Amino acid sequence: MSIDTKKLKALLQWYKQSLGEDLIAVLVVNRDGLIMDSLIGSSENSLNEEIIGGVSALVEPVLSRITEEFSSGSFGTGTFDTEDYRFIFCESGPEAVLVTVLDSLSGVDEVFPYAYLAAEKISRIFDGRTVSPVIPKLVINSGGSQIQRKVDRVQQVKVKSKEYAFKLILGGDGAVGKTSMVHRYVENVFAKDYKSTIGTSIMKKECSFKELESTVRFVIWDLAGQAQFKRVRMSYLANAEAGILVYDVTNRESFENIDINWYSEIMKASPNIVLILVGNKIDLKEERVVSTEEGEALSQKLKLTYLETSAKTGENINDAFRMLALQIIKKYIETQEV
Ligand code: G3D
Ligand code: MG
Repeated sequence: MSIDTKKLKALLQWYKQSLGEDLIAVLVVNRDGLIMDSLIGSSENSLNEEIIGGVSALVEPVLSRITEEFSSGSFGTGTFDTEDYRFIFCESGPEAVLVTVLDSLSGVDEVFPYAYLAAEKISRIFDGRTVSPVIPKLVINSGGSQIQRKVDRVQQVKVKSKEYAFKLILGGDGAVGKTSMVHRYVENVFAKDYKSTIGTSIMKKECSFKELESTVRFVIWDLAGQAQFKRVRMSYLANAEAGILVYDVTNRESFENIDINWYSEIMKASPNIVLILVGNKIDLKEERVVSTEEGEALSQKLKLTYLETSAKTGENINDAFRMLALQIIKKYIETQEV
């Protein structure tokens, strides 16, 4: 099969132009993870060709999952995050996958439409159908998030006394309600149809305290349940400043695993993290097997604040996050004063 490589290059060039400085690299890979074409972005983050090498090492394992999960061979997409990068995988016909590498703090909402469009065009190039490599400017109404993102980035770097930006993670067994808690707390979750099974969702939320004249900006990382392979989990847990340990009060094993697994694993990955302990699903009164006293005893042992919540009814969900924010402020102020 002969591919119009010139057209593919031109298309990638257009794609790069559409995404602007958030783009670190774009790759077209086949189903075995082999790079068929690539382009480096123009921002200062796109240092050199080494990125492509590093990226392809990451792409390979994710790609095999995608191939398994996206049986359709059409335009399924997935996101995947590491410490430094944000990946968007977009199927491009049966042959190829378009891999977009963005800055880790970039929003994906604005990128998705372009990625879909580019992937569709690439699939046409691969089938030898006629297609223009030009990617039109799309009007995406996302309410000034371009500017907002710049602000976020600046704040991540400059954590000033009254503006905090902290990575928040959730630890706990599958199905205890971590994702439900986050969704309860963050109203405007980007509800896209990408398969969350392979990635991490990143959401932002501010928590303001009038009395303290303080705002805590959380960057909440929610690791999708099935993405439990160790490599991902370590980078997920690392460099976090805030964390919620969650167990399900109707599931004793999930409670025991807090002490046995989650607490130590998180402390190892992020030694300076501020944690709270949460017993979730208290609405299921009949099925409850872990008592409040047991929860409190564990929290005393681990020296953590304890709360009981229901992501279903919303009970105490806001308070859990606010409690965490308060503890962070407290810790931050203490550190400042030393
Ligand atoms: P996880 O992210 O920790 O893996 P999820 O957990 O948030 O995906 O939740 C797992 C299941 O528990 C979901 O049910 C969810 O609706 C349910 N759940 C979460 N929190 C609560 C709660 O407080 N009360 C009750 N009753 N259920 C809860 P499904 O059926 O969708 O898998
Ligand atoms: Mg989840």
